[in-house]
Amino acid sequence: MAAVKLEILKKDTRTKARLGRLHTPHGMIETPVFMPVGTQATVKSVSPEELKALGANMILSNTYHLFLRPGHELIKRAGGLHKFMNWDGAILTDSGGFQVFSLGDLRKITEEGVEFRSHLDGSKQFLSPEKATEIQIALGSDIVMAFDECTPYPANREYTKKSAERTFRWLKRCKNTLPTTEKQALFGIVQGGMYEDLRKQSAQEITELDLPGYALGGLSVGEPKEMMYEVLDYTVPLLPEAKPRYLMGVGSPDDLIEGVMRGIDMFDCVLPTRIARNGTAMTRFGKVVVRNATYADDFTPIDPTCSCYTCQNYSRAYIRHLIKADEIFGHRLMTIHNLHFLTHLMKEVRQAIAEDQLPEYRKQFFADYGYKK
Ligand code: PRF
Ligand code: ZN
Repeated sequence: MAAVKLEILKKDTRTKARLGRLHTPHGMIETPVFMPVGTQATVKSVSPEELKALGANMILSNTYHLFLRPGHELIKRAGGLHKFMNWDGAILTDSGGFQVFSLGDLRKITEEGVEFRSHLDGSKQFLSPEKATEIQIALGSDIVMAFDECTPYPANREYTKKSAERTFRWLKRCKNTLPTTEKQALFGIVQGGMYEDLRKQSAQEITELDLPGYALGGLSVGEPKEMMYEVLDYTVPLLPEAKPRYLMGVGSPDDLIEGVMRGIDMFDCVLPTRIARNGTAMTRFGKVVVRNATYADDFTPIDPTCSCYTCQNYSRAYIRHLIKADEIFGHRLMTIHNLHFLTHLMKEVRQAIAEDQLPEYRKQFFADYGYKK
């Protein structure tokens, strides 16, 4: 039995959206779901209790960072990542493929793996499909991501094809390192850039391995939004209906809704937590740059319709002051609001699917948010 299984409760009739329950060794996750990012074994500035309170049950963490510091062996000795960070919800770990490839000139790719220099001390390091998988086994995450190359954008067809084929060979090595177990599920990652035939080839090869879940990588890497939606339009239908589908590194409100309508079940992104810390709030009426002088004397909440801890208790003026003074509590209040906003957006999306109202919900959301569509 695989560690992770998707129970589909309902398929939308007018879109490709699905309503489901993802069963994991650390609880049931209602899907579609947004996973907050906890790169270094913490979702920056918020506690596990606060995460639970704002509605998050599943988070993402990173192989690359935890491997370099404090090291996966140490986390294993602590009893695994869940115990180490006191998070009893589900954890998905990304493989390091994306982080290592973002290092630019600091890395060298071969068939064997990727040699790179640590962003911490410049030391020479090496990650391979086997190594990235072993690290994630030591971390004990519920979902282990395959070691892939996130093909940059733009990239020519020849490079993209070579890269996607190597990613597939790497996936087979990941699968040999982590066969299906009751504790950890390996997800494969579809690459192939913006080329329809290459996406098709990648999806076909990868799904033949009969994995517990599939991700779409190499998207939201600088291409126009419409291009990403097009890739989703032709790629998602090639993935098996019964398995969870994860769109990696995507988390703007419009992309979440568009992704769900195209059949995506899981998302993650640093966006809500990152922009929180520099003073930008996501609200249903669009972004509010709390840092702006306009809010100096504004004693209303970030979003008067929001039920989060921050909006129930604090004003824009106060939060603006904290952010300008670079106070930790400002980061915390903003992060709590932004994560609450996205987890609740997904809750509303799930409800809209349940009530056969998803296209109507989308239309209303985009009108409120100020999208011209
Ligand atoms: N691969 C991996 N992680 C990722 C991506 C990818 O392609 C992306 C692309 N948006 C984000 N995170 N392993
Ligand atoms: Zn709020």
